[in-house]
Amino acid sequence: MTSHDRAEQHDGTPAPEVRLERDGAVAVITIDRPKALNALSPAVLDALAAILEELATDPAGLAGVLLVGAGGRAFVAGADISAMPGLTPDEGAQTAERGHGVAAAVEALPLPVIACVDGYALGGGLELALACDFIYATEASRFGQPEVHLGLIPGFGGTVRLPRAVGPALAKELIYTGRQLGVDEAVQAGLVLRRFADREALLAGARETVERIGANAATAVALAKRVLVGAAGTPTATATLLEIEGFRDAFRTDDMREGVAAFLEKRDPEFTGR
Ligand code: DAK
Repeated sequence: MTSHDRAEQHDGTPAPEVRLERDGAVAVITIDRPKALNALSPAVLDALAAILEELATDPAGLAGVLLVGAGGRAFVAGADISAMPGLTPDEGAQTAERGHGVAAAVEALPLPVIACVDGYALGGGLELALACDFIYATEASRFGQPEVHLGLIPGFGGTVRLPRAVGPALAKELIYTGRQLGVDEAVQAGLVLRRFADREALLAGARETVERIGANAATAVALAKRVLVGAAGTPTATATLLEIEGFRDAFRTDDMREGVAAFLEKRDPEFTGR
């Protein structure tokens, strides 16, 4: 037995390390491995991938997703360091592919995903948060890419998404030094969109945002996400083409016809998500 062994459920079976709960229009994904500060083991990455696939297959009725870490000390304190010794270079690359696959699945999900950070978001944890649409955080949160302390570099997209979020100079400083940002600096840098006093306020604020999103056409929100994610880092001409394609696709939806008709008829729209 190690201190990282999984908690048990009432029937004695191990509790899942990643859970999905649907509550009205809000889906909550909880990474629940608090004894290891929710570190991303291969099993956690696989469970996250499976849950994201489930949501992508059946997003109906949902307006957004909250991604949270259990235990009140960490969102995610990185990739699981205990799984690293003994990895061959090829196995290391497979780990990176697994992590990139999860980040890509978050970005491909046709629902906004809010990273709800309460505590440490380090290494792979910050990279996972960066793949979300935006980050809300409590005052107690800390952010960093400490891989250089371990002789590693960010492996789940940090060299790509962190410079986009905070600019190349700060990203380089953070990645080269491994230093942590508190929430003040993270907000100032544009990494954290909103700060909250505590976890309860964080989750309530994130739910409120998802509910606001849910008043709109789900088709339009999904198309906007597709275009925003697809356009990130691409030249203006490419990004513009993606937007035109998205705009064309909006004209294929019932929601667009309903939204425009409702405006012209001075009534509230009744969107169907089709
Ligand atoms: N992995 C595994 N266990 C972790 C962990 C992690 N990342 N972070 C914390 N833990 C465990 C600790 O070992 C400890 O376990 P026990 O000793 O109780 O069994 C428990 O969580 C509580 O941690 P501490 O006792 O250290 O708690 P403190 O409050 O003293 O410190 C801390 C909290 C977050 C400052 C500290 O735990 C810490 O520095 N953790 C490591 C943070 C870190 O370096 N994270 C980045 C990991 S590197 C790759 C692709 C991607 C990546 C790697 C490889 N490949 C392509 C192969 C990404 C790498 C990373 O994310």
